[in-house]
Amino acid sequence: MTPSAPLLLTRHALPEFGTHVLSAQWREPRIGIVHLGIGNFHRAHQALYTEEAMLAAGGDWGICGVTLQGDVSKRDALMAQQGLYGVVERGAQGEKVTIARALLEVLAMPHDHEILFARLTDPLVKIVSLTVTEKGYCRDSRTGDVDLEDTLVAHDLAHPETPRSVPGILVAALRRRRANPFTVLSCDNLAHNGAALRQAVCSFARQLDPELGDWIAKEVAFPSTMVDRIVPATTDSERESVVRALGYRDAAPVPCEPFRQWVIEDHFPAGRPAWETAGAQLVDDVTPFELAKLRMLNGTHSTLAYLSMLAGFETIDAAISDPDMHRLIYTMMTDEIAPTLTVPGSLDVLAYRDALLARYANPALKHRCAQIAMDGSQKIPPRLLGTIAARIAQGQPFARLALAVAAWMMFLRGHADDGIRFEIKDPLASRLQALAASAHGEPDALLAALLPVREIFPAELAAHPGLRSALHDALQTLAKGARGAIAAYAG
Ligand code: CS2
Repeated sequence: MTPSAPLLLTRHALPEFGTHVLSAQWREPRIGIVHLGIGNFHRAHQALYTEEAMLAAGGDWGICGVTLQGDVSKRDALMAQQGLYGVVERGAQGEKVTIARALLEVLAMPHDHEILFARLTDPLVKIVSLTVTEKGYCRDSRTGDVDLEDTLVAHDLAHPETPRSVPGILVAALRRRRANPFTVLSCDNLAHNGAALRQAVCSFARQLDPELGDWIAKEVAFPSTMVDRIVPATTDSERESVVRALGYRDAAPVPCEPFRQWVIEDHFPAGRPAWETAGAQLVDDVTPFELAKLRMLNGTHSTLAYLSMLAGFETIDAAISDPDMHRLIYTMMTDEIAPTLTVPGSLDVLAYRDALLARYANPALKHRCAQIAMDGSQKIPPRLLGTIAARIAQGQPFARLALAVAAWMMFLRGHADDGIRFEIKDPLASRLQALAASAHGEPDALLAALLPVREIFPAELAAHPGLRSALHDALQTLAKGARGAIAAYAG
């Protein structure tokens, strides 16, 4: 006889989960948060902080998660297990599986438009939070306003009642919440993410109704946050972990590292969960934390990703265990990134560097470089170019930062040094690939093709002779092979 297949996770079975839930006590809350972008990151980060805050201090902060890409299979998988899923934390101490309970409902846009707007107009919903990645903001990177050429934005301006874009959805909802607006909480890796979202949303609203735009700018809170946890994509290995730990089947578990951090600007006029009870830092100004994380973590993550795509390291732990790569990233953080940061007294930047290197070395996480390499056109400016501009302003060298940007340029050719081809996933993929291909591997031609892309390189920076020559040197070294370049720049 074949053993019967394990049952799917359900809320009735919660009492059986023992130490695999945060606490045996649990009262089903009502929905108080709508989260746009219900990817792995949110489910391993904010959703857990929120569950812990409810366990410690109560409140109706159940989460309605929304996938914006019409991903009905994700919605259906999570709804079939009543919003439950396993968080599989992997570190040096082994593996810990926790069943998360704060997610109560999952919607897929545009299919669930009516239910979404019922939630967004429900006065019990006090926060709309987002992890939609950089491109979800539909910003014109040159001005910070909403990008009027974006197809979703154009659709939403023509059909404001059935929006598809993030600014369109928020404006349609806020227009109906003038008596009691919700707080909008960006949790993406953008500098000044609250202010960046406010500008995109208000500029969209002004296109429809200037007075509405002014009201949003004045009355709606957009606190900034710094979020941090390394959360790779799901593989079968996490599904197996949940069955092993609980004997239940989970179609949508999330892997993550043990570390997590959340720094939040404390500006929630409509109220918020007691996230501080779960270890979140509520502060007046998030900027120094955001910049430290974006430049130290995300900047070196992207550096590791592009160099690894060329050199053939598949995961971050494999890349950082190469002694030259380790030295390169260590020196880049110490000599080129840390001196650009003004850090709060509570942050020891060199200890932060060491902690990051240890996190990257986590062998259990298997964070794929290809995942981090996605969307370079959106990630390069906040992660690397701001740091380069700061170095230029200080009159200091930035060879390793330039190497990272050069590695991204070489990556756009779509193949590793050994000739193995990979796909470029980026909103500007076809244009960037065509530009990179037109250069036929010539450093000067590559720079001439890519530096004028204004969505990425601001004119003043692109014209800086120091940047051009550092990129040129890096491209020439990379052309002889990324492994050699990593050794040459390790310092
Ligand atoms: C990564 C981030 O995928 C990426 O681009 O750099 O998602 C990173 O893992 C998180 O920001 C860590 O908090």
